[in-house]
Amino acid sequence: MFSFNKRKKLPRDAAPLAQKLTKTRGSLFGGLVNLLQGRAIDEDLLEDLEAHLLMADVGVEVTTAVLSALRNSVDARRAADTNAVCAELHRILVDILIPCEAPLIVSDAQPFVILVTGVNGVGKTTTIGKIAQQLSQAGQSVLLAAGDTFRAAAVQQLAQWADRLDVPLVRQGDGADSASVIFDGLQAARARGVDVLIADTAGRLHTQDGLMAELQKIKRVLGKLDPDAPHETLLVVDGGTGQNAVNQTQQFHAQVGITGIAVTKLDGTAKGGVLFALAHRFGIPVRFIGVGESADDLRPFEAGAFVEALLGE
Ligand SMILES: Nc1nc2c(ncn2[C@@H]2O[C@H](COP(=O)(O)OP(=O)(O)O)[C@@H](O)[C@H]2O)c(=O)[nH]1
Ligand SMILES: [Mg+2]
Repeated sequence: MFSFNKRKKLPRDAAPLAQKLTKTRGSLFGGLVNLLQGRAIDEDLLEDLEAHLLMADVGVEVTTAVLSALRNSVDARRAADTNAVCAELHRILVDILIPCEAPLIVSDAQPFVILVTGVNGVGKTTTIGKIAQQLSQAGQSVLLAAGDTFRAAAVQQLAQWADRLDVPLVRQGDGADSASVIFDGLQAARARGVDVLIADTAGRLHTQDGLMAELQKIKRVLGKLDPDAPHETLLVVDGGTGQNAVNQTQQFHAQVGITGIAVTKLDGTAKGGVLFALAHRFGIPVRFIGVGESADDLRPFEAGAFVEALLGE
């Protein structure tokens, strides 16, 4: 059993989350304290706040909910107290995210199978590499399956991670059947007594229907060897793509059944507010946030720490 929230502390030189989220902090709460300073909560101020929330891609639904919660909870007496208003906003934002705070727990299934899905370019392969590195460092044995058989370069990219981390990789020739590669991967992982199998998949095929059918087939085929596999169907979305990330989650969840989400590239975007939209809309566990290129930049999602990093002094 391994839980990603119990992993060893970040290295001393790892940048604090607040530093990684500077851009979103700027758009979401940039000048917020200044915005609030010396002003009572009035419609003018709520309008300013609304603009900031929308700019960070928090989405209309969540923005409306935040504003109305703030209106309701800050009484006239405290409306001019900047600290009280900030604390209230903090609480409201954490409340939205809390239902999604559920770190990935690798059970003792032999092996624990993680199927990684998502459209091209969101960071699937990179996220797999980072997860594999963290698991390896925690003493778990890992096997990778190169299930993105649509592009030869995708297999190469995963092979580089396997080399770098010195973990085994199961692959087949160009244009192989993805379900067959991943099925092979599960057999190999069992034969070797590997703890965790992580399977990469394509992000695009000739048609979107074709992609969903392929993912469904992968799940079916895995289920033949182990009715509980995959134990985690992880959707990777690019945190900088705003509403697209919401649409992708809806589509993949409806077609494939997602059990966890990784939101990547939060370091490079001012639109990290999309996490609130995802949480509010789907309530699916957010397992990881990606805040950079190194393995330590894939972090377990913690609602309180995330809001703190955004609101940071
Ligand atoms: N800055 C940043 N870049 C990332 C992050 N995650 C992935 N990337 C980059 O996004 C690009 C696409 O990643 P890749 O794993 O190939 O995406 P895939 O097509 O979904 O497999 C690569 O250049 C990655 O280095 C992240 O959290 N932060
Ligand atoms: Mg890839």
